[in-house]
Amino acid sequence: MSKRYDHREIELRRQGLWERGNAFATVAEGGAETCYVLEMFPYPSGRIHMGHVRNYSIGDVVARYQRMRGRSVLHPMGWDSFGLPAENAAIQHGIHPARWTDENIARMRAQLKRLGLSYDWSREVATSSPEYYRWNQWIFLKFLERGLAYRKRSSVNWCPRCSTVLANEQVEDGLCWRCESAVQARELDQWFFRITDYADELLDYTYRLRGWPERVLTMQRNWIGRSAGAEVDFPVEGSQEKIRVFTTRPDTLYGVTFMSLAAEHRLIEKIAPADRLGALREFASRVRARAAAAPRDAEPPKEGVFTGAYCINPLNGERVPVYAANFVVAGYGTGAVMAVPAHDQRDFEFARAYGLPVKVVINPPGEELDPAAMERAYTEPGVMTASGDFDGMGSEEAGEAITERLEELGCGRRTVTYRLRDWGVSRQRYWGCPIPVVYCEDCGVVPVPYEDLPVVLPEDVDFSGQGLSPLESSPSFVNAPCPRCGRPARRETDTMDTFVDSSWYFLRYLSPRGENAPFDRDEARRWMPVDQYIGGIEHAVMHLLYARFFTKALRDMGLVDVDEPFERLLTQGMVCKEITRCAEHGYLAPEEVRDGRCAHCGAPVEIGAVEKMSKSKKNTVDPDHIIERYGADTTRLFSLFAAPPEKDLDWSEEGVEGAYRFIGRVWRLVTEELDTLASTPPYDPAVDPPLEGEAAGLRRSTHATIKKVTADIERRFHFNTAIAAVMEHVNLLYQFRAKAGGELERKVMREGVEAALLLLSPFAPHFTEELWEMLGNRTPLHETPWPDYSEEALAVESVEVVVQINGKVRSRVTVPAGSDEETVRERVMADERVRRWTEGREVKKFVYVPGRLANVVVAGR
Ligand code: ANZ
Ligand code: ZN
Repeated sequence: MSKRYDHREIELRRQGLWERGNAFATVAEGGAETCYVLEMFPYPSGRIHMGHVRNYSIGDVVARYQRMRGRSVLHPMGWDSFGLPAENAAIQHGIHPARWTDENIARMRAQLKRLGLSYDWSREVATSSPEYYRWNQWIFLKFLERGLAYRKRSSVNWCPRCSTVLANEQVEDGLCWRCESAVQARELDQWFFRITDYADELLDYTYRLRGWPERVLTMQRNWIGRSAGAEVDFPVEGSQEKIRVFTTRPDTLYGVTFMSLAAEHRLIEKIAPADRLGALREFASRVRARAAAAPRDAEPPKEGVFTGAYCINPLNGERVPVYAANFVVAGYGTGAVMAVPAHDQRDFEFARAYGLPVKVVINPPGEELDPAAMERAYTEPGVMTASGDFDGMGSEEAGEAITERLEELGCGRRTVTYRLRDWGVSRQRYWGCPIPVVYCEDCGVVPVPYEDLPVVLPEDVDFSGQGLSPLESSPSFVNAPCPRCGRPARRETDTMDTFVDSSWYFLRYLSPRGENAPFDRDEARRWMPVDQYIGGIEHAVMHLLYARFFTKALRDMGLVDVDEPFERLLTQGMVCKEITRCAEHGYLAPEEVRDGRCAHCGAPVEIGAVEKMSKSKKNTVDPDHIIERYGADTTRLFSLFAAPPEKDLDWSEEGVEGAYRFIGRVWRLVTEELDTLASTPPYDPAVDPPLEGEAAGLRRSTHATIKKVTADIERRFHFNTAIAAVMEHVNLLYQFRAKAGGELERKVMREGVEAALLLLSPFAPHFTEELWEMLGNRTPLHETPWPDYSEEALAVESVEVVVQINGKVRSRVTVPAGSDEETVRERVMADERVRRWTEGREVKKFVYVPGRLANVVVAGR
């Protein structure tokens, strides 16, 4: 009698058994090869979404597969639990951030457990717990000791109406998220991490991270933005000051016709005549206001103001007018640009707009440019002209020669500039890790002693959302004795950027309850680097770069041995679904649609493009509903089958139903003939006779499927094609079952069924484990080794050969693939139907078209 597939009952029971049996506890046995599988931990926003389901299902396939391969697997999960939403909830609804966060974690943990993900839950960490952030503070102090943390004045977003600092996320189009006042810039002393010390190494290693997507590496390289060039000093006429520029094109030095300074360049005040300062200051504040309001990619038209000052080109002594210009970035290079309109497009546009001269110093080979007729800058290499001793040289060679000349004259040098800035980590927020320093009037900046850590967040905080930082409203927190002299002092009230928390959490998982160090060095030696990291492309730059920086800094402190934290990285695509809109009421959720009409106004709805699932577009699907209705196995299987992991996945209810039907099909395949299957051992080539015909064909499919699924998981993460291969194999099992009668066939059937369950188990672990047990297997499926395929079984592929006799199809015979003509002829002539047509007649001709056709010509009767 066949048992009904009750996904809910099976999944809850299996999950209970796994939990009670500690099935996925990390076992670091002596010999086994280790494998650290990690998915980016979530922010506890309240509920998991389909993106999480996808990310964690992918990771779980890797973890379960590697365990079955005999590796000792570490697969942890935790919470990136500091952050703004918790604090916004406190401001808006008066719930304490800690309570809000804990409740969310509890809910999301239950959801993850309901998916049957094979985590070692004993290693769970939450970055908002003092046991965790104590070590953030410890690392901060180590950075401070080594000069990797320092203080600098820098601007923050200030809302004058709410009188509070706003995070970048709280500024929308230059306006405060709550009161919509225009946001202002305000200068504060803030903490920075010196990530730029590692710029070169971070860049170099992007060429060694073979297991990372090229796209991510390119994004990191662009973010670091290394530029090799030269610095050149231009003395200011009638002054002791020099303007230092950074250029990547020293070959164009003779073509400089003006100088552009960033609007807030410090020299402007010193070199401009007094009567021009008013206009220059006004220009600077206009540029600053525009920068705060404008989206980053919209480039404003090029504008500038003459400073009234001139500087001198150090190579040819020419007088060069100095401008303040809006397109020069204050924080890049030296904030000053030697302008060469003939060879730089921005300078060209500026020169044309302000009537400044254009001087050609590089000609295209065999051509002569006319500055008056040029419509755009010539930016390619070429032949030097109007450049003194360097005329006639190739421009690339001249760049080197000019740099050398500058070095000899002492007015320039080779240099490298980065786009990467030091990492500002101060946040004027409550729900973050307190920065462990105290300010004393006598002793200055005093680090909190290590033995006094953690500096714990106070409870008596006012969440009205006012002031420089919420922590300022807690006197018990702010007032602290100076650790050095004991006199009353003030505690730092800023907290750390939450990216600090996630820059080393993968190390904390190694010894999550350790009380003597952020992590255990021996454990780090055993497990690091992470073998497979999986997460969203949105973290391609910041999180991944910061985690790489931390690893290198910790290495230089002697705490870890590795240079890089993540050996292989997979960035999964987004989960998308079509949007539904009403012309009047905008995006509609499914419950706002009735019979194809808007439930609010009755107008027909438009079904729009497929877009990333998001609450604002109302096209999300709640994983809980899908799990409730179809089960975790179906939910996982669908999200793995519908697209390769790195591609976007289009949600479809039919797809989910397809996955559900497939599971039902496997379920029936086993349960409908459970008695026979359970009482038959799998085929064993060592004792059982060799196979022929369809039995050999089925066994071949079994082993070909093992081979394909293994390769797809191992090398390419092509889980969708792996699952498709098992589906095909299951089809074959059905066909074979209809005909299988004998003992040998049943054995081959059992082998084929078991392989299907083993291969499916990383994707859909519950029902496969259930069927596995029903077949009478004693070892739980998740502890059973991954199957190996047999080359021998693959070799006996059989092909069907059509047999024609005197031009008419009379029969078909099955022969092992690759059989020679002799073998095929024997097999054909022995076939019963062929015998009927050939008995007693002379075979005049036998032609074999390999793998297809045998043509027999016999003499007439
Ligand atoms: C003269 C020159 C001539 C330049 C030429 C280019 C072409 P990357 O490659 O991005 O590093 N520059 C330097 N500092 C700048 C700043 N703070 N804001 C805006 N532009 C700046 O770009 C380096 C080039 O960008 C430099 O080389 C400089 O212009 C400009 F035919 O110097 B160049
Ligand atoms: Zn003091």
